[in-house]
Amino acid sequence: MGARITLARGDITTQDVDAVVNAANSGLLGGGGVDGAIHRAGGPAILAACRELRATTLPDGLPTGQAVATTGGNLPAAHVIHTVGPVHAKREDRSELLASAYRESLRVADEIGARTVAFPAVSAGIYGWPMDDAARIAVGTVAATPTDVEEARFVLFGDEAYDAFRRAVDALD
Ligand code: AR6
Repeated sequence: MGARITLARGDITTQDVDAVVNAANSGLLGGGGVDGAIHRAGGPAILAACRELRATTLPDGLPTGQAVATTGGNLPAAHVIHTVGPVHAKREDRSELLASAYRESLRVADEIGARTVAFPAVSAGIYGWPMDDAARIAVGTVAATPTDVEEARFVLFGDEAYDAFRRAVDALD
């Protein structure tokens, strides 16, 4: 069974869910965009957990398309699932890596027993992925991935993102 997909406008860091997905980078030590917002709102426990991963299981960082969980620190969510989307490239189709970021995030969500998961529009900010295509891949992949997650909530910043995800959900049925 796939997760029920819902859409929300606003800030992912305030969502009352079991896990929030972070659009991180391979270094896992913070950044701008949604990554910066999650670390700011969640506090230093998240960075400490990321440093611990770098010191142990992920010395070279988290490869693109993969995912790993840490504490949610001070967030309402108990867990953050960090994933790394691909940088958009005009001359190379990296869609499969973007799909993998969503699939792997759901796999990790299942591992930690998360039933409600909030996702941002991975790669659609600093990494430059065109929003309509990012939304199509995000929604299509989550809809097609078997999981115990009951609700996959896309939390979108702004009308452009929200409208793109709305169209992608409408195109499913
Ligand atoms: N809540 C929901 N969505 C947000 C929030 C928020 N608080 N803040 C930004 N967005 P981005 P990427 C939206 O750039 O493209 C970081 O430096 C944003 O408007 O956060 O995967 C990392 O460390 C956009 O639609 O992620 C990496 O180096 C979407 O979230 C790099 O950026 C994703 O934008 C990853 O870039």
